[in-house]
Amino acid sequence: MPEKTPLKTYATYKPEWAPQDGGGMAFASQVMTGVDNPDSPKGDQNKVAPAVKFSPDDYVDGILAGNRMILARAITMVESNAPKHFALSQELVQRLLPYSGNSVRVGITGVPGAGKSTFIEALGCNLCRQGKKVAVLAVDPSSSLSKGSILGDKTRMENLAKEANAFIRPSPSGGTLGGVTRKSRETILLCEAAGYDTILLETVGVGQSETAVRSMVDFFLVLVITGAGDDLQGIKKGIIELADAILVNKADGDNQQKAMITRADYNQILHYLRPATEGWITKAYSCSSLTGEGIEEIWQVILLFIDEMQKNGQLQVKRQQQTLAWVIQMAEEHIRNTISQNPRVKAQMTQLEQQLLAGNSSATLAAQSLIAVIEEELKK
Ligand SMILES: Nc1nc2c(ncn2[C@@H]2O[C@H](COP(=O)(O)OP(=O)(O)OP(=O)(O)O)[C@@H](O)[C@H]2O)c(=O)[nH]1
Ligand SMILES: [Mg+2]
Repeated sequence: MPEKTPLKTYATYKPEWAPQDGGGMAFASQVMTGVDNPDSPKGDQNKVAPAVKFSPDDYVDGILAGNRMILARAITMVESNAPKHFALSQELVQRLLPYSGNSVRVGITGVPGAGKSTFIEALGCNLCRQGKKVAVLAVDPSSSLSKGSILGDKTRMENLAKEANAFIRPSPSGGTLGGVTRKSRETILLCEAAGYDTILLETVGVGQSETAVRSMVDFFLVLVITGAGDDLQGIKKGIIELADAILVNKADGDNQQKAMITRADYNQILHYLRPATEGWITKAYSCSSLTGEGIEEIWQVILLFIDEMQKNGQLQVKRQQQTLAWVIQMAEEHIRNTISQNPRVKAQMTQLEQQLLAGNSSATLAAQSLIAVIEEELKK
């Protein structure tokens, strides 16, 4: 048997991958004394490293100082479904609220493959080079079903991830659309408190996630591509109506000409639709996230929008309305959950279901008897 190298426990020990001339403590590692794992049947033979615990003050100070590691840990807390994390995350959100709000919040949607992630990477890198601090968040409630973040896995935004001024966070998993919405909103606040002045939210072009993202951003951008013959390429009219700008992506190479035609088509459609934001005319633009052409132009459109909305007071009104709608939504969700989990209401539901199936009750009478039980329970 080869002789065992003695375990080095002193603080200046350098791992073998450290460069020869790597400066002093920068590459030193420290072996810490473990603590007993109470769950281990072997007692103290199974030591586990003590987790570094941060106090609420540590979190607040760390986030305000722009510490990305502490920000990431705070977001994990916000995303956790555990009650003890909920209490701490709420304290953090409350304390950091006064430092939030100083950002441009942009939502980006589009059919899968439209190039949302590539666009965000191109725009994000551009902004970082201009000295902006960019946070990229993904909102994908469907990922909770597949137990993984669809948006996070496919495109890793490798160039943007290398930027010191960028912070990328995949979609929180688990829970309802309401749950994901709360987590994303609170994550936005934390990022703003950490000094991020541009928040880019990517969402998938399916389901209700667009409406959810629309309700938490200032500017909503819909990415489209030139279709194979079909004019609206599966993008529902409802989504176009939410847009503050339509952006025809992949306007490069052989596709450039077609992209211009698609852009003109959208401008024609938009002409007949009510704009998503009062006082702003939604138009179609084009860009290539690969070559970077048109990226700065769309950013200038977003800045113009923010500038105009700030001047006419709409931005503040919009954010206030969004917060109010959020409060109502959370309260409604709580009421709905409380009612549907109530044992008497549940029992009554089962009974009514049977009566309805057997044709022994009308829908109105069934609803009335259910409401009567709910009202009795609410009085308790
Ligand atoms: N030619 C060209 N290709 C692009 C452009 N933007 C994105 N792509 C390509 O389109 C494909 C899909 O891009 P993504 O950025 O992953 O698209 P996405 O909308 O984020 O897709 P999902 O996250 O799956 O919804 C990739 O192969 C990109 O390289 C562009 O401007 N021009
Ligand atoms: Mg993507």
